[in-house]
Amino acid sequence: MIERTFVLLKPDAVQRGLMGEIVGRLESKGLKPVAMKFMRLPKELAERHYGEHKGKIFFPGLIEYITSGPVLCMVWEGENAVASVRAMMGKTNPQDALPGTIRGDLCQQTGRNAIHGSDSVESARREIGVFFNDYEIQEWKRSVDPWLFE
Ligand code: IDP
Ligand code: MG
Repeated sequence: MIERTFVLLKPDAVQRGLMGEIVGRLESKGLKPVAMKFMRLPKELAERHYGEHKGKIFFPGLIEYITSGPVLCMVWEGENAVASVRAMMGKTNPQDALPGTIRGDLCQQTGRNAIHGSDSVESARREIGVFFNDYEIQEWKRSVDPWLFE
């Protein structure tokens, strides 16, 4: 099933110069970028995005971290894209994330885990709607698609 998922490269990924590495992995997988935006999250947007974690002990630190510098917000499309990107990200705690995953290969701690990816098709739809207008999402044909999709 072709799906879309929302991906956000967090301030640590930007500061550490890992945007190219991570975008490269998603591109190499054959996922198709349909939206990208480099921005600094306003506090209200950060709190809304992480609303499910409000009240948890790590919430204030999470908001401070995610608003501390620019982030790269993206939408990627592909076969089973939501679960596929979650698998590529690895577990939330980089110490539990397997080698070969983004967090397993590139990160040390849960509080600096470089990447967000939607956890369900429903959250993806909601998050894409919060971060992007329709005109910021590109429908485009890619000439290699017949070599990725039969
Ligand atoms: P996920 O990003 O793998 O979906 P969630 O449990 O939804 O993980 O947590 C959202 C984000 O909140 C994590 O990616 C991480 O940045 C932060 N976070 C979660 N738990 C902790 C913690 O115990 N300490 C610090 N930050 C945390
Ligand atoms: Mg989550």
